[in-house]
Amino acid sequence: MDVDAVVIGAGFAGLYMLHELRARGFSARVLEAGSDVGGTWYWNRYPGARCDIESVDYSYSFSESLQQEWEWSERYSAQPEILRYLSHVADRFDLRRDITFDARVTAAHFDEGAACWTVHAPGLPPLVSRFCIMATGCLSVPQVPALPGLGDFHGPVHHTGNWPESDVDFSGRAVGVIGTGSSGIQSIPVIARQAARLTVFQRTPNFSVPAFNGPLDPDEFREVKARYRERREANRASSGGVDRATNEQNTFDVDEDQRLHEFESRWGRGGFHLLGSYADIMVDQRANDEVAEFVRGKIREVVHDPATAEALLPRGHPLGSKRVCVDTGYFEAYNQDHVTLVDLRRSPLETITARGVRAGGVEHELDSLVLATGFDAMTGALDRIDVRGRDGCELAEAWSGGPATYLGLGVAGFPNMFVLAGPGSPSVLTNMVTSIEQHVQWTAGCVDHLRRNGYRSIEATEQAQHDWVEHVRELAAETLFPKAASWYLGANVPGKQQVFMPYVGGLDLYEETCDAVAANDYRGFDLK
Ligand code: N01
Repeated sequence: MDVDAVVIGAGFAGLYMLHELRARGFSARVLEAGSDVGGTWYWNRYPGARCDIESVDYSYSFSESLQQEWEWSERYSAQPEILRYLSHVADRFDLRRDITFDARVTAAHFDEGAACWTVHAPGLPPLVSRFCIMATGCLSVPQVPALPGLGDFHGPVHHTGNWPESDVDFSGRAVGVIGTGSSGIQSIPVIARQAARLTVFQRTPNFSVPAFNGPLDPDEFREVKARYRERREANRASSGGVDRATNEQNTFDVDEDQRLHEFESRWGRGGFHLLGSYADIMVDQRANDEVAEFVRGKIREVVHDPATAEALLPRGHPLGSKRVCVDTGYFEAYNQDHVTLVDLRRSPLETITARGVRAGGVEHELDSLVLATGFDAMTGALDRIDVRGRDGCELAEAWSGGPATYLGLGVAGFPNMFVLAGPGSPSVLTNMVTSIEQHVQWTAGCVDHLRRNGYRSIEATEQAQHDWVEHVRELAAETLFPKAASWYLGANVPGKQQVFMPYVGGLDLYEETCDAVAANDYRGFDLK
């Protein structure tokens, strides 16, 4: 055995997992495909990339001194600052000595006789460990659509999720952006400031709310730090991993004036606060229509050209059923003469040409192309590793009908493997960092329990996994989430089995369930 645990990935999850394992006296090695720490914040260097949860919450809580000493400069930090933070964490806790960079894991195989994993990365000797912990991220495999002619384009093509480290200069250039999810919506206003011309190719308009980002007020930040522990506890005890003081009332418990007042005041606070307006927004279509119409009204107010405004209005999916975007000047960007919106529903994208993009019979000439086309989410990274469990069973095969997990943490047939913040857990529906901390702590506690009690392996039972998958599906079916063709469902990847992947029950309830499982001698897992 080379180490007790191999951790795959050195983003928020992998870094903390390493720290927590070490703290409990386990040896571990992290294998990271990138050349440095950061995970999603290492790869997503596109202009405008920043978090959509306030930084004082989108950060680790596990170390009081870390959270006291770190200074965030803005309410919603930009990618370079978050990357600096993760780099600081790696140095401060001396994590780098147990991380191998430029190590893209291609295979992980379980040996039942020895109850251990052998993990392969090209150019490195295989690593043998008792546990294999997947910290591979939910949004780490860029999805490049099969656009005809893409290879013929004469200029540079960049995907937001795999942005070059060197500066990309759009000054004086005609730039095209395909995609208007969070990545597109964040990058468009920033690219518009540089480019001579910007053409946005939009297939589905999205709901976006302003961040009202700005420098963090030092007094406010001091106040946060003075009560950080309580704030973090409230986040952890909330359904979304960040305490937004969700209104307990339902939308139609109040009259229209009161409703509008509530929407306005939450809108004014910026970011996801609007989502906490009423308790029934994600379960009652009529309630959702109210808040959706409020947002459409805001878009109409901002965008001067009525035809452009109309094309930007999100319709056909409930607000929140696709991740709501948090922007800085997105809709305002369309008021500039050099920014053009191409509505692909009216003018379908026909082909990429050598000179640009042809849509609806018109060729839009471009010098550079940006693909803000999303990710093979939640399962993409794991599907790309040849993971084999007991009896050589392959994970990609086991998940061909959609990912099946117990609690999102364990997979039947794959003993001693843990998945952090993946499918079947609240993860992407919450503040990821809070969810990651919960998963890391549970996993470390579990591994500790095995050692203390002399167990060599742990594996989710088929029955427990079946029941959990059903439970996750039933909960989702009671909400409006499955009504959109979203990446939560895998709908953005042609041929991917469409299953609603995250657990919608909330982090608070989820953590209670995980803790009850642990307290009952890991009910639903086989311990050997
Ligand atoms: O990806 P997306 P993303 N032709 O899948 C379009 C997180 N994130 O990278 O909707 C034309 O949301 C596609 O159109 P449609 C966050 O959780 C967070 O933006 O399929 N268009 C859509 O408009 C987010 O949800 C932050 O019709 C095509 C876009 O590309 C998740 O990452 C920042 C197309 C893809 O949108 C993913 O966001 C960034 C085609 N063939 C990301 N194929 C923060 O703020 C795809 N599209 C922290």
